[in-house]
Amino acid sequence: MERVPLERKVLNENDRIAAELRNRFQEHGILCLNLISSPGSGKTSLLERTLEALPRQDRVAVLTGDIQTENDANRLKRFHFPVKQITTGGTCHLDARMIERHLADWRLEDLDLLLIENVGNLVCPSSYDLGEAAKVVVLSVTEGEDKPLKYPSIFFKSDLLVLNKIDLLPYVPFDVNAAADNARRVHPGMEIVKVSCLTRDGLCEWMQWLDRRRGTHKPLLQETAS
Ligand SMILES: Nc1nc2c(ncn2[C@@H]2O[C@H](COP(=O)(O)OP(=O)(O)OP(=O)(O)O)[C@@H](O)[C@H]2O)c(=O)[nH]1
Ligand SMILES: [Mg+2]
Repeated sequence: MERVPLERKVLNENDRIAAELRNRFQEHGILCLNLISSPGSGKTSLLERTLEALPRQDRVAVLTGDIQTENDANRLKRFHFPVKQITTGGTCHLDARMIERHLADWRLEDLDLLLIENVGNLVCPSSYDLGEAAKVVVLSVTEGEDKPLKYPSIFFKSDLLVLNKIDLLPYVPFDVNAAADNARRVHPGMEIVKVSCLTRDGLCEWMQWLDRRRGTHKPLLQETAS
């Protein structure tokens, strides 16, 4: 049986919706980031630290994806920004249709920053464009420094590597330089920030990266007017 044409059709449909989302985000000057990692690397923890650091008046919203449970949304709602859980019911990644559906009752004109936490998985999410301006990959020091070589697609496609759980470095055999070399073999010049969401070490660098991206992400209308 021929399976390839069907896969191509599904991906094309996703790309079409993602392109529409990207246009809408650009029109409204929304920076959309897609956070991807293995289960448990610290995506929600990074979002918790980010939301607690952002001023209350910032126009930020979060969509967080999981196969089951509202746990991550419940953790993130404490910070009083709009948060929605997307439960995929089994699918190992978010797709653009899910994003479109969950954005339907939010006014995009009220947002500047949309943070999407993908389902914990280092493989499937890398194939599904969500209309984001950038993917951010999170790797924790308990996962092994070889992961960029084993799962190159997501490291190649991400603008930033957040290396998390550096507080555990005294206790686990993890070579930070080798991990950085491996990431840059796959993605030459890749930006890397080293953080601990537990001790908050390195989070300034992450927030500075985020600020830079927000600063360079102006609404399309404003850009064409000036
Ligand atoms: N020691 C240490 N533990 C951390 C750090 N960041 C997260 N954790 C712990 O790692 C576990 C997983 O963190 P989460 O933030 O839930 O990870 P996640 O990537 O959102 O997980 P999924 O959504 O299930 O894919 C939790 O027990 C966190 O407390 C860190 O910097 N240091
Ligand atoms: Mg999570």
